[in-house]
Amino acid sequence: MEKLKNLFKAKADAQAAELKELLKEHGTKKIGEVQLAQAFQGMRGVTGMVYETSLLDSNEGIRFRGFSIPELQAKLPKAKGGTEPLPEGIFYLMLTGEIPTDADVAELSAEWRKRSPIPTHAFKAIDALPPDTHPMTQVMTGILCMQTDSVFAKEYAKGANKKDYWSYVYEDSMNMIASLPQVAAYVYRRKYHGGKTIAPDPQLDWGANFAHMLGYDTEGFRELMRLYMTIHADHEGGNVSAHTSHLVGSALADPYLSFTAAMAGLAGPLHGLANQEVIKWIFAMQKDLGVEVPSKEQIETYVKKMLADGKVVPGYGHAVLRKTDPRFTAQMDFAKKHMPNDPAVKTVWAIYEAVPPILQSLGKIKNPWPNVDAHSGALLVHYGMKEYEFYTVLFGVSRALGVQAAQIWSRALGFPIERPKSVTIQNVKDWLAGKDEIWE
Ligand code: NMX
Ligand code: MLT
Repeated sequence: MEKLKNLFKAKADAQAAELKELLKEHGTKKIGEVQLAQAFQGMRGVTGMVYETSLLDSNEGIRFRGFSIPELQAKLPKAKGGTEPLPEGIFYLMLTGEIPTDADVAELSAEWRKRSPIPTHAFKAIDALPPDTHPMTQVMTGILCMQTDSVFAKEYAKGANKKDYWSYVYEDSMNMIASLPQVAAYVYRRKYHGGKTIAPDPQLDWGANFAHMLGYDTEGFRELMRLYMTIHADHEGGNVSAHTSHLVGSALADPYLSFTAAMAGLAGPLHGLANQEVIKWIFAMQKDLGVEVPSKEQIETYVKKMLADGKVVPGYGHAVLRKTDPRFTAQMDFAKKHMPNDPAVKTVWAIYEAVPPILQSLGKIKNPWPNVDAHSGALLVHYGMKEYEFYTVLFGVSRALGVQAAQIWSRALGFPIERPKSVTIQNVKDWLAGKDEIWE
């Protein structure tokens, strides 16, 4: 796959040269101001990092290298007979900025198949965990153990030239992305199917092969995996998983270390774990109400009680988005096409009618609309994957595509260690009392 690597190198060299000039001329221009409250509120709205692979508009949603999700669905290569984009395509696009051809994507599929061997100690380490360990913990263990094969770590130890860091990060990223579906499927089969693993099928694309190793061989589930792996791949740089990867990678921790850290962030219920929380909540609501598809009125009463009990409605709200997440809409469209009468799907749609006005009425929630996690579980349930603790792993396998493409860019552009300034509350008080400077 030297072609992709060479294409990236040419693009990155040109970008680095342009960036040098841009910063020489405009480096002192201000791109924003930080208010005191923002330092206490998760740095919301503070622009402080550069992340190349995607950009989020609070009203329109995510664009990958300028392309919206519907545009990607139209433009990216598909599997033979399929209608959903192949995830290989989104990785190629994020890395190079170019829409790949069918041949480019086929080459990348073949390359990932070639790169997928996994060290046996990674499986042994997973096996040392109790089988009921959360799948995210098991998968993170596997990824961390693959770190023994890190090309970056080995080359760094030998005294690599910093100009070549990107090349080693590229190798690790490609190897890791190639291996992740097998590690994830191993955990799924171990936890839920008595350890009966399924060998990869060398004829299949990356998403379909993942579906196959999980034990789901219908064309519907393969198409779902291709769509799922594409739309969860990236959400600009400030989200917890991408930012963690960016931060940890900036210390020159290798991709296995930085991606394990990113997965740990994704495992938080306010971030990626929300996808399991949504289905867990829907199952509980169905049980509590004794109905398969609760009515809008039943949902309203149920949600009001949850809010009164101090709980969050999973799958709703967002730190940046202010409208329905286009990733939710893409999944809703998939459901309309493949499973419009499925009870879990119909429940998700009833929640979509009931919840936003309630959240809006509270007056404090900045975004009452659904995010990506509000819909994904119902699609998986339809195909029989009801083990919701596994859902965040699927999100994570996809997220590797975005954060690793971004990591390769960060090293190619020579971004330094990330180290923002923090303050203490006493500093703030002293500054307000005129006793101290504002700190820079
Ligand atoms: N249910 C109940 N309360 C909420 C919700 C919700 N879905 N969303 C926000 N709030 C509350 C929030 O807790 C805060 O309350 P308080 O002032 O009492 O602390 C208030 O509304 C204002 O929060 P926002 O500024 O609107 O949201 P913020 O940017 O802080 O948080 C989320 C964003 C996504 C963390 C938040 O909306 C949330 O907890 N949602 C539910 C969990 C979820 O779906 N997460 C997945 C996000 C997507 N992903 O995959 O990562
Ligand atoms: C994501 O996909 O990372 C989530 O929507 C969270 C975010 O963007 O903050």
